Amino acid sequence: MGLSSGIPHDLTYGTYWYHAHVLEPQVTIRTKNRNWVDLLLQLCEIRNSPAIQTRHVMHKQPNKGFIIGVGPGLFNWSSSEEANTEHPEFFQLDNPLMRDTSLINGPNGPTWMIVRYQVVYPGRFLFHCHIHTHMVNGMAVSLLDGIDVRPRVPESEHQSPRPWTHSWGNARLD
Ligand SMILES: [Cu+2]
Repeated sequence: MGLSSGIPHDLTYGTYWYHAHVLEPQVTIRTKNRNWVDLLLQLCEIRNSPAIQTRHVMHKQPNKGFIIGVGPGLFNWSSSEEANTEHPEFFQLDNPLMRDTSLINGPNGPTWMIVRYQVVYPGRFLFHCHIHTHMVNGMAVSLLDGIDVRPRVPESEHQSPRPWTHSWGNARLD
C-alpha cells in the first residue's frame, strides 16, 4: 500500500485516540475510511501477582500498523503527541516497524505500545492477542473500520434468514 512513505509525523491525529474507558460496552472501535488511528495498548499489573507477564502476541487485522511508540509504566498522557513531547526517546516516527503482529510484554511491570494504522479496508476486524486463552478472557477489540463507507444491508435482506437446507439432500439444519 506504500504507507511507509505516507505515515504522518504530525502527532495531532487525536480523533481516534482510544482509552479503554471510552470503549463502547461491546468493545468496538469505529473508524472512518482513510483516517489514521492510534491504538494504545496498556499492560498493567495483576493484583497480588508478580509484575512479570508473558508476552502478548498482538495481531491486528486486516492491514499492518506502525509501531510508533513503546514505553514503560502507565501511559499518563492524553495523546501520542503529548507523550512524544515529554519523552521522545519512547517514539520512533522515522522508518518505524510495520507489522500486523507485534509482541508486547512487561517483564518489569506495566508497559505500553502505540500502533498507528490507516483505515484502508472498510469492514469488521479484530485486534487481539494470539494466545487464545488471553483472547477468550477479553484481550480483543473489534475494529469497525470505515463505517462511513460500508454498504448498507438492503431492505429486502432485513428479515430473518430462511432455514437453510442442504443442496444435496433434504436435511434441514434449522
Ligand atoms: Cu496475551
